[in-house]
Amino acid sequence: MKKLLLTGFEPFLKHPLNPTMKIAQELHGVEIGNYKVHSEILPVEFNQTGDIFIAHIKEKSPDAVLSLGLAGGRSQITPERIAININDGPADNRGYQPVDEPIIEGGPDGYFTTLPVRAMVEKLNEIGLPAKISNTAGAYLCNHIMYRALQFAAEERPEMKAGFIHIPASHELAVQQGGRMPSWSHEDLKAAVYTCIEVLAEE
Ligand code: PCA
Repeated sequence: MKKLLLTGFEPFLKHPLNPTMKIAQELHGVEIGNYKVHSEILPVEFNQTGDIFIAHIKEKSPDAVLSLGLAGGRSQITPERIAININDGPADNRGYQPVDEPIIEGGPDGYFTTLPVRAMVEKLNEIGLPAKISNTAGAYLCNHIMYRALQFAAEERPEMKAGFIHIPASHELAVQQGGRMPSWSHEDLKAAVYTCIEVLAEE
């Protein structure tokens, strides 16, 4: 059986909860196709998260890494195509706010995902779950960990697949935000992530 490291994030900015946390926790230990899922929840801190994440990868030696993040305001499941070498955005959960910093000094400008994002999107649409490939993961923590995983894979684990999926808000989060963002049921969000892992397993 192959190993999948699945990550979710803690709440951040104005969001009192992060739907990726519950999804990752509920899929922990589950077998999907030929993958067994191991889940971890990551903090939203520029100076800690990448190293914590790489330590999990080194400890678990997964065959693939799939990271999840909330993209509040998006209405579709959006597997990310590319990660870029930039930290920039609002203050993180520790109050640190980077401006135009490289993630890795002298590192490549970007890395393309090694997950089957086209097949994931096609499958999701086929089963009636709206999805499209996203060409920007932003420059915040989600982009940061996607870049770190792909950089680590390129340097040290060429066989390890890695990538990132942004998901919309859950209804629970949208209600707490006064209903001002598009939202999905937790069950549909989880089914979408499950389906993406199935597609990965079928590759
Ligand atoms: N989304 C943020 C960071 C944590 C999360 O769930 C992002 O899109 O960068």
